[in-house]
Amino acid sequence: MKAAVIMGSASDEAKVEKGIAILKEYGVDVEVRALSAHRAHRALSEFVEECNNNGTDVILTAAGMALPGVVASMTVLPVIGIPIKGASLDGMDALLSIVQMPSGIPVATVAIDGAKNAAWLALEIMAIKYPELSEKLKDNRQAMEKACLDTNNEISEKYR
Ligand code: RP5
Repeated sequence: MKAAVIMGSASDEAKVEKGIAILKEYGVDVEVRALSAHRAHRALSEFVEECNNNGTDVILTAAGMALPGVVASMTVLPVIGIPIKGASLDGMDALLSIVQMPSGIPVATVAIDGAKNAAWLALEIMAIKYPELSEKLKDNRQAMEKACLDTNNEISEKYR
């Protein structure tokens, strides 16, 4: 299981690291880069080309601007886009510049600052190929359900 995580700037790192932690927790081999599509497009192209040829299963991309779509243009690997909220426009600029793509070049866009769900989605994509991962994800869903029901019991008891 192999994933690449590309952020547009080191300033995105704090928002992305929780997603990286989830991937690692599930035993995914993760390659992480901070490569701007605008300031370092040659190095970005070279890295995506490596991903195309080294068994990478999915690419997660995080940016305040249009990096995810640029990455998607260079690969047929699934590309997940994480819009990063910046100093202005509350992240709506990032969301729209990532989610709106020409047909044929999709970016699976998660919520603004949604790195954790990007990691869960990446795991679900990889689980199609890796049955053991699928079982682990099902176990995790059951654990979530149990935690929710336990909390529900506590709350209902508290107000009896
Ligand atoms: C985007 O511009 C980056 O992904 C980041 O979210 C934003 C600001 O980058 P810096 O100017 O802080 O490097 O490309």
